[in-house]
Amino acid sequence: MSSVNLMAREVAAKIVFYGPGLSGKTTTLRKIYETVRPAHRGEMMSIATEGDRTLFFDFLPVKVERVGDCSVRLALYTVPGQVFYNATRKLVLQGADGVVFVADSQPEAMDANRESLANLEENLFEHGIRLDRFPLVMQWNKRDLDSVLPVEVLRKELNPRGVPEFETAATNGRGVLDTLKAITRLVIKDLRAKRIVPPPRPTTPGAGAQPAGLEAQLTQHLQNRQQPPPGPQVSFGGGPAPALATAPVPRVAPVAVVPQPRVEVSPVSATQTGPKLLGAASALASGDMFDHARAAEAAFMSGEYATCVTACTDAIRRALAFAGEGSLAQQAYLLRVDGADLLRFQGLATQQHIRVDDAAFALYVLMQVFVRLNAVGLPNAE
Ligand SMILES: Nc1nc2c(ncn2[C@@H]2O[C@H](COP(=O)(O)OP(=O)(O)OP(=O)(O)O)[C@@H](O)[C@H]2O)c(=O)[nH]1
Ligand SMILES: [Mg+2]
Repeated sequence: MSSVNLMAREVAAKIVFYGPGLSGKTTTLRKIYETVRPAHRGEMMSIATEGDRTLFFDFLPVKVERVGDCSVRLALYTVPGQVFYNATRKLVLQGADGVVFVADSQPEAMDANRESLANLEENLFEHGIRLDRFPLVMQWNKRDLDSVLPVEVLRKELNPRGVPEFETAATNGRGVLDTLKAITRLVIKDLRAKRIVPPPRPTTPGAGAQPAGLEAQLTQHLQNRQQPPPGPQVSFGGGPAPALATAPVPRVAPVAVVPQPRVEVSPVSATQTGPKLLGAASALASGDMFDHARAAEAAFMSGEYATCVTACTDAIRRALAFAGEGSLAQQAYLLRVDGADLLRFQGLATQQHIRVDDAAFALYVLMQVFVRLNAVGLPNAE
């Protein structure tokens, strides 16, 4: 769902962390949240079951101020890895500009890794995208455990195309930012090739020296200098990294039925003591949209899902009105909000019983509208 505001030279891109259940997608996003300077990210939103399994998605907005002469806003999402949530995975994948495949390096997870990669390929194909031409980075996760497969085996099985790959330990952060930088680089390159992102402006003689390269600029803007460095450097294909003393992760046996979840939306922080009130939608909202987003999030958090959908409907109508007079469909078209999502969202109005995932979906559509408004700079015209 890339978009470019040419005046501000601002690019918005969507990156999805994909992979089998329990491979470490949510942990990766949390680590990014902890590592990136607060000024460069919003709140993280997680919708999970009691056992911390992702039910719908995790979302984290990140802003990189300058990449070349563009600002980049990244919308980072994770999918739920459990096999029975495929409809949700497909939905979250919609409009993605790049994917990080988070593989679990343990031998017993290989079947699940393979299945998940095949599932990614299939779901992208349904969106008209071929995986072998799509920005993709492999994240070999849980390298801190003793019994992990050699990288060569993972590569042979899961990365025959030879896309960039990183050994990571999401729990301690090792390699996580390197992975994010690599996918950002690939996405920008891809958007430049498709001419969605303008080529860099030639530098004016006498202007201040540009920081060296995209890598350096991403590092400079992402790294939280108050935090200790995330760990040793990533090695590329140099055999398994030295194991750190960490308890092995118990693998939960797959369950045949969808559990009835206790769901929370929680901004996540390592140092946080209680839930913060600001959710992802209100973090993206501007002007008087803020109160509406807050109302929708508050209703969600207190389990009033129908109220949440009503609040989102109200907020979306007001937000789309920034695109000018006309029907909702015309306004959505002008803002390039996904039509299928909007139709499904409108269908909620006639639905008798609003469930948790309906409310989460309404918040998702609201966030999408805010991201689009921000990308075209419309709320500033208020
Ligand atoms: N040792 C170790 N444990 C990890 C690592 N990454 C994640 N874990 C653990 O693995 C378990 C699952 O992690 P999650 O991040 O919730 O996995 P997920 O991929 O989001 O799972 P779903 O939401 O079900 O798809 C948790 O207990 C994490 O602490 C890692 O690099 N090393
Ligand atoms: Mg998860």
